[in-house]
Amino acid sequence: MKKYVELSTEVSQAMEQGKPVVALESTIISHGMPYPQNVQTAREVEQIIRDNGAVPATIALIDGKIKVGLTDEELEQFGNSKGVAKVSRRDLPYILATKQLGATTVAATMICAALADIKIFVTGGIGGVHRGAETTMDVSADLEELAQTDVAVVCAGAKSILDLGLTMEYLETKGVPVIGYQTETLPAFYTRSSEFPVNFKADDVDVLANTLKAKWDLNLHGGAVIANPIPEEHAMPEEEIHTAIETAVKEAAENGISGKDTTPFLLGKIKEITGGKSLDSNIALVKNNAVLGAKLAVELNELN
Ligand code: PSU
Ligand code: MN
Repeated sequence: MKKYVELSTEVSQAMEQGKPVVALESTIISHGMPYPQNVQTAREVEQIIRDNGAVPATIALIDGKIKVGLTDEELEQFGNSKGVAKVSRRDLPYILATKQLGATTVAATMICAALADIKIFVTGGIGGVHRGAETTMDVSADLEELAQTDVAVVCAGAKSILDLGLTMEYLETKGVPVIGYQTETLPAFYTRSSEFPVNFKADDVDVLANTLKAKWDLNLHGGAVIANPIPEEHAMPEEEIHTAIETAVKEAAENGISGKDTTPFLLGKIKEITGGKSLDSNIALVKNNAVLGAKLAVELNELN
């Protein structure tokens, strides 16, 4: 394992000193946002985590290594590169072996975070059961990872490019708790709510930390979804985002988009249709998640 995992100086010092560390994914950087907003957002998110008492660890595959924590130069180079591979559980070994640049999805970031003993991971949204999955069988590997790997994912719910109802059913089957932070309904990424209730509501970070501790103390392996709604002032108008998503999903089908290309295609289309407004929302919600994730990592660290 040592052969593959490389901690940055900041992360390795934090680990030695027993400080709370928060993992961050890199698919959002390479496939979720355009350059240079991607790099700028990644930096700001890292700083927010530091400002809230934890240490950020952005995870990516570079030159045959799982980098846990990127230097400023690595982040810049990564965010500005073309043809970065999108890496989920399936892809991880090959991309390492061939020393390609790889961006970790939620699933792969959870795997790498667990290898580095990091329990809290902040992102924008998770993958899930796609609409029409009853025929395409397109279910994100993120859900299987949540079923088995002990990392909690702080996110703004899931986009309604997915079938949110089926995603909740799948998570229930796999025993993954979906906990709303100060909310009773599953946030739908760009909007604060959806028609689907979360499993549990936590009004403060303390409840989140104690729930995670109980889960892992009992060896109930797997993750948890901490669903944190986008701040009101950054949410998108319901009708506008609904129309954009419908159009994007239709175009994906018409263009025969499938497999790992589906999510990046839909994200790009939605940005195009909303004239970039969805990107502003996306950036705002990730920052909001960073605040919560850092506080949660601090709290969990104190309990352990
Ligand atoms: N959803 C988003 N933004 C993203 C992703 C999902 O709103 O950037 C990325 C994440 O990295 C997630 C991945 O893990 O897409 C899911 O891809 P797939 O559906 O192919 O598993
Ligand atoms: Mn998929």
